[in-house]
Amino acid sequence: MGLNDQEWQQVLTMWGKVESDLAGHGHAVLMRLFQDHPETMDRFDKFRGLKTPDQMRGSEDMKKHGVTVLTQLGKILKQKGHHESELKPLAQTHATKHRVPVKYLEFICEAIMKVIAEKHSADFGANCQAAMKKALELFRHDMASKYKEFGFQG
Ligand code: CUS
Repeated sequence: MGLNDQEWQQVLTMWGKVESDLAGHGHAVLMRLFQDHPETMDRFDKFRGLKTPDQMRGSEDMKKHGVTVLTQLGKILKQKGHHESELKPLAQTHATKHRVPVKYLEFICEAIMKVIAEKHSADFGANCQAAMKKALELFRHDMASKYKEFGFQG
């Protein structure tokens, strides 16, 4: 489940490209998530009123939340697996407040993979994709075990 140095480097180089337009990527990820899995919108009150793709595209709340999501995930990835202190508070709020199931984390990771593949197809080759997938799996795995510590089966 761990990544080697080269894999982490691929992940973080790619993430640098994501950070060149965090808001654009974040908004695209949430658009993708809500279109592929509309049930995930229910976790956040502020998104419940958004019905059409046009409303989503125009939503400042979604843009802002996209930045929040990718900022938090970026902080975790940069720890290269030593993310206990970054992950714990995130797992706590998601287990006890937002109650976001692990399945939804899987969906959001899928959306991230798709958005990167769309926006950076030339730089997101098979090796890099595999490394990113591994990093996101590690993230979800550790979120899931923290969830259990907080009594949320996820
Ligand atoms: O916010 C946050 O933070 C999260 C993410 C991470 C990565 C953990 N989220 Cu938000 C999640 C979700 C959303 O937003 C929506 C839906 C589902 C899930």
